[in-house]
Amino acid sequence: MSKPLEGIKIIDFTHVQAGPACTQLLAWFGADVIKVERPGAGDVTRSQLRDIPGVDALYFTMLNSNKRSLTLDTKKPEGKEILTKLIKESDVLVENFGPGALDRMGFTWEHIKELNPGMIVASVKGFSDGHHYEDLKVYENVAQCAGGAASTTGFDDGPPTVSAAALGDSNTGMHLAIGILTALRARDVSGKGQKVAVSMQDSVLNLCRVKLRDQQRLDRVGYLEEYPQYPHGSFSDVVPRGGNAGGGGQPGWVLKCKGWETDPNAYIYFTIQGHAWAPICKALGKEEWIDDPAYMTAGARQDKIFAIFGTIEDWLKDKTKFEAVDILRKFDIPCSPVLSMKEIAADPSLRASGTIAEVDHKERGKYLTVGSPIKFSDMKVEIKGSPLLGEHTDEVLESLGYSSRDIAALHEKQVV
Ligand code: CAO
Repeated sequence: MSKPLEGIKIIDFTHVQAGPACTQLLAWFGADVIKVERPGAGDVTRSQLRDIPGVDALYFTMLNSNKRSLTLDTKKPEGKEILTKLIKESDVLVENFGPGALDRMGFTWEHIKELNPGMIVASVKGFSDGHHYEDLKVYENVAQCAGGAASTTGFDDGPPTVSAAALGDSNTGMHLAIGILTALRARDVSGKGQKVAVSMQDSVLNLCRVKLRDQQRLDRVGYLEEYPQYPHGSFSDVVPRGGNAGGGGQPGWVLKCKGWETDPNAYIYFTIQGHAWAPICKALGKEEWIDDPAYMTAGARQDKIFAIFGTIEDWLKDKTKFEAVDILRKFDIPCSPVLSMKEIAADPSLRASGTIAEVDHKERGKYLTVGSPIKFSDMKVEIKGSPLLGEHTDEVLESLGYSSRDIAALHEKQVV
């Protein structure tokens, strides 16, 4: 089956997580992604957090599937020559080096545009061009702090907290992928490439827009009724950390289930959707609350919302999180067990949909990875193992017209 991005050639100058997550997605959808890595070392994640000595770490294998690997020292003249040839015949160059690194290498946007006017150059940086922090190097948690996620995550009596979700890294990569596809579509019409830039701060903020909404509401009215601080606590002039409160109009909280004393994940998330009040009361056996003026509207429930959650926890005492959800789903109540990574890894539905994929690697053997969260009716996304360092160097050089003698000389000089 042909893939929609077949025929799109991508020079993948990315490393760590933000850039590789983007190019991996494009490789899944059929692009020929050539990962360019420094000879001898490669992407730092090949050796970070290794679980098997001498074998590419899961950090690398889970972000670089379906790609080819070319080793190339782009600081040596012969390396620059090879990169120049590659640029002339590629569609996209993706990079997430520290600020200015590509320019210092001699590959400014102006130069790349001259070499190939159809080229799309896509970059991830910590902060956007012209930002007063544009010179900073940035990792995940730095971005979460700069993008508003950390100040609004956690509990009121604790410090700013980062999320386990890669809001700065993989999320920025997904934004970049959308930018690249948009630029490819624009090129179909105009024939011209362009520069696409995404900053990690901006991408985190894009996911935190409801918190900017809340800042403006707070400025106007002085309180936020869906936060646990309302109505019994107090607000300052900044959006507080809301704990596990629901972010929209539906109050919700993480509630204890049977076994919470020993199992750190014996919890469910429970949502009190306004129009589901009657089913909630029926599920809990509290039919008397349905028409009680002290409970029947969201406004009436607000000042005793934690007492209501307490009643629900009472009901949950003798039910596991799975038993509870099996009951609540019959009443159409939005809820979920809090799933551990162990449970997710074994989840038969996630296996069946390909969201958790078992992949083969030449040296590691089988391992689990997260497959495409995007499903298509006309394409099955196949996840292949990640390449070994330099696995495709010779075949890429041959395709650029280098003879086997030239290739041997390039190896000898450690250009590749
Ligand atoms: N051949 C020769 N040189 C190479 C090369 C190659 N194939 N690939 C990279 N290099 C060089 C770069 O040219 C750069 O050289 P100079 O600094 O001398 O110009 C050098 O390697 C280091 O690059 P770097 O600044 O990207 O690497 P770092 O480890 O110091 O920083 C990071 C890492 C992630 C903090 C930085 O790249 C960054 O801020 N990137 C942008 C934001 C980002 O994507 N962060 C997410 C990372 S995922 O958590």
